[in-house]
Amino acid sequence: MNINEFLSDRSKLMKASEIRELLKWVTENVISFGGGMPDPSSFPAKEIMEVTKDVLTTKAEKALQYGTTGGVLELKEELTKFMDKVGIKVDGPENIIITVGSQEALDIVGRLFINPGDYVITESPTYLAALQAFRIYGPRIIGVPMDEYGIKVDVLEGVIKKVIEDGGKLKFIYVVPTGQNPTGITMSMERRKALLEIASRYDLLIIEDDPYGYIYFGDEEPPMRLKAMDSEGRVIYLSTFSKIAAPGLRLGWVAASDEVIKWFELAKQSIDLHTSTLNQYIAAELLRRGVIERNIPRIKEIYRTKRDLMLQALNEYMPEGVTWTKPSAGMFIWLTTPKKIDTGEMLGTAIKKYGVAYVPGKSFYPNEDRHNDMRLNFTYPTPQADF
Ligand code: PMP
Ligand code: G9A
Repeated sequence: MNINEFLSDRSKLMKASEIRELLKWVTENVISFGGGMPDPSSFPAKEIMEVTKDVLTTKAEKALQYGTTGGVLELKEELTKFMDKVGIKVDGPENIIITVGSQEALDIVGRLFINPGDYVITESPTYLAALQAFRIYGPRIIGVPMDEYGIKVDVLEGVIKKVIEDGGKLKFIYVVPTGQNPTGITMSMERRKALLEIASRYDLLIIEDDPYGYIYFGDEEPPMRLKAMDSEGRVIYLSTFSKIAAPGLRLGWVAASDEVIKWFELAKQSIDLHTSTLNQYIAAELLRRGVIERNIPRIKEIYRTKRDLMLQALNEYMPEGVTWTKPSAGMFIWLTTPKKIDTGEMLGTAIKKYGVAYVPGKSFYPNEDRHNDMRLNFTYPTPQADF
């Protein structure tokens, strides 16, 4: 049988994530700067164990039962308070949906908003699994370059004008404003304001993907979330428990207008009915007991130390002509080598000869048109090599 003859056109647009492919190199003999995995010591495992026991003791009949597609009310109420602390005000639970990680939310964004041929704008480089999620729906993705202050808003406006002039349908701008994946860059307040203004002027949605805003390394808070400044309801805010608790819980959430949330619920019904009820009750209780809030400073401390160690090692060992970012949040450093180097080609040698893995930069560009960068994760590897 030739399965290719049965596959839909959409299936043919799917592309494997290099990050997922590289996970196989997380083995004893390789130092992996590849996958964006949290430090396991940052997981509040003991508290999760206690909370799980309590949840199952007191509300097994609800925690093990089917739940609503929108998610467990207690969790949405806790999230309302959690987001309020960073300036995101939502009217109530009708403005939140609980998803299976924010990765599911990215897929739903694609389902809801992209017709084949529509235009979508992202930062360039951007989170490669967002590209992977959107591509299935056949958009034309335009990457707008960044500098140390985030997306270049002047270039962005030029791109938007051009698409409109050419009669294209532009739907949304996808950004990771704080501790961006893959660069670690945090968008400045000025750029945030300009981005919102542009979205308003050209009537566009903004997808604000914020897994790393809660683990900002500075002493102060990061610049305000776009959602906190969104007076027109055009920002769809995505975040996740993956970096503030544990990715294995597979819990994310979306905050948006009630109308948008209804569409998300409709899409999610046919995908998975709802997110794990048990895990949602656990997360609600972790928030209610302050476990997450107490854990965040600990995570920041672990990551700040590891980031500094990696920056120091890069300073010490990288040859002339290599540059890298100094992330203010998140889990990644973006390193650029001289143009003659193809980091994709070099990866095999890096792994086989030196026992080191990283993610080649190419797949983070919508057009895959640069080959001399790499993404280095500093949160997972231990400070000392164990072999
Ligand atoms: N968005 C970004 C920018 C990410 O870096 C990640 C995880 N690496 C995700 C979404 C997905 O995370 P999760 O599904 O675990 O919430
Ligand atoms: O394991 C994954 O696929 C999530 C990690 C994302 C990343 O490395 O950016």
